[in-house]
Amino acid sequence: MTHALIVVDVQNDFCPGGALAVPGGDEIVDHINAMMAEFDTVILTQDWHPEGHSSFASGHDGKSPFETTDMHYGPQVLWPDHCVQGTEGAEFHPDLKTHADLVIRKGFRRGIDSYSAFFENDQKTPTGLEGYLKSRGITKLTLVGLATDFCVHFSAVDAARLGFDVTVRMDACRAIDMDGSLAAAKAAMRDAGVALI
Ligand code: VGL
Ligand code: ZN
Repeated sequence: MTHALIVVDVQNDFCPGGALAVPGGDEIVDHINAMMAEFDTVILTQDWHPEGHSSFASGHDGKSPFETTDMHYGPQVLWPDHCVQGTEGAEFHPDLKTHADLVIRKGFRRGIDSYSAFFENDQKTPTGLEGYLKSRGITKLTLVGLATDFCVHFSAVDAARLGFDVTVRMDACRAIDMDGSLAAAKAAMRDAGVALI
């Protein structure tokens, strides 16, 4: 069985001092670095938005960050501007080991957000990661990173739905946790058959 580690969005903007800082986001970096040696394949994901991305509250009149709006593909939380392509905020945390097999960027289409590493938020536009993993014979995935309740959650649920054997190492994740989103994410991951350890 080929087992891959997927390191989700360990980027400056999701760490303390960043535009969309996840509490304790930087605390998991050393732990993730140490885990990398246990896996056949390491994949990093990188949130990678163009300026003026539709998930940014700054482009929606009268809306503030962390409010929700209706997009053509359903409800979407609006965020502070973050992970803009080519900015320091979009870079990986400087201590993260980046000698990965693959870096998959997501959220690069202006009109659609992408929490999951597998599908954009319309839940049907593929990123290509499924094909990469399956064509390399990878059947087992462990997910770590930021944020537990958004990108880790949606990536884990999609991976389970696609037939992968999925584990989330909660000790190597940190959450945004707004309006009960962490509890809801844990329940959704468990319902999808994801192992939370
Ligand atoms: C994320 C909100 C917006 C994440 C990305 O990585 O969890 N959350 N963009
Ligand atoms: Zn984003």
